[in-house]
Amino acid sequence: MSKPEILQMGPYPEWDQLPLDEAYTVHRYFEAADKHALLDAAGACVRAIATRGELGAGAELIAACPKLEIISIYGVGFDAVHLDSCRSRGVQVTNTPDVLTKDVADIAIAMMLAQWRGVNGAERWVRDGSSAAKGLYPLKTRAWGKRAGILGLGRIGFEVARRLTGFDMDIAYSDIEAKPYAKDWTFVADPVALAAGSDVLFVTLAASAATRHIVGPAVLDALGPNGLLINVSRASNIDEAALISALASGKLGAAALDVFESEPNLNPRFLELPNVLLQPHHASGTVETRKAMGQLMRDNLAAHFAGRALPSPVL
Ligand code: 8YV
Repeated sequence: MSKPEILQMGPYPEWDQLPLDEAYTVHRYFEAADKHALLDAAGACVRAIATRGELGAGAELIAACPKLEIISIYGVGFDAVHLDSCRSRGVQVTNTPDVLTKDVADIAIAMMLAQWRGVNGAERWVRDGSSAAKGLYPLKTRAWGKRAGILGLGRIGFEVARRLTGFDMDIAYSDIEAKPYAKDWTFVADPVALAAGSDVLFVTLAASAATRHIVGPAVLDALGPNGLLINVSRASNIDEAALISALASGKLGAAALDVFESEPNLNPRFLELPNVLLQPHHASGTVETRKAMGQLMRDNLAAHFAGRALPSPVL
């Protein structure tokens, strides 16, 4: 029997690539020098798209695959997939929730500690000889006991908040509504009010058209010159131009970012700012979690082609 044809949008580790190549005829979109030629040649036969959270599949790509049945995302975010096209065509969409939640929460905490305690600068201080030549490293900011705001108390926001309880913090959150599972934490409906009452603001919102630039000048001003902004969600949740100017002017104290508007490239102005910690969109990037994500991405494809229920459907 011939293998189903799939379109692969980005690279995967070998432990996913080998089984994918075994089970499917794989067209590697990311390797094609001429993407249009690839779609002209293979689009008509493609029954599945395997993508990644940040790469997705736009309306044009979906339209170029008339026999498309399923899009399997390696990632929890599905903002980069054109869901309306999928709905209207009856294309199924799956993602990889849960398996990455705790890793993303871990790195959010690491970013907070790195910024407040100056971990990266302290390492440079030792390596460049400043420790021996200049003596004590400049004093930094205490983390425990501070006020934390969580913008978006979904799976990842919940795990961030749970970790912060170990730091004796006052925890508040914004979401569409108060969450029954967050009794010990304060619900603040308005993100500006949340920021005004926070020393650190974690952005852990699923991105959508409705949340675009939810962190804009008003939230940044409210967080203020001593505030720290941490984004492990999507760049679109933040008005990046406003963030850069708030960091440059000192209206916002500091930021730590795992995602950028034009990633993997980033606005070069970020590189000039000493008060921002830059990370390469690797919040889910542990061997254990990436293996689990790959397995779930492949399990969804396998279930679809075997006619079984999908393990983690979005649509
Ligand atoms: C990426 C992500 O999928 O979960 C998401 O939505 O963006 C990430 O986990 C990961 O970087 C692999 O590309």
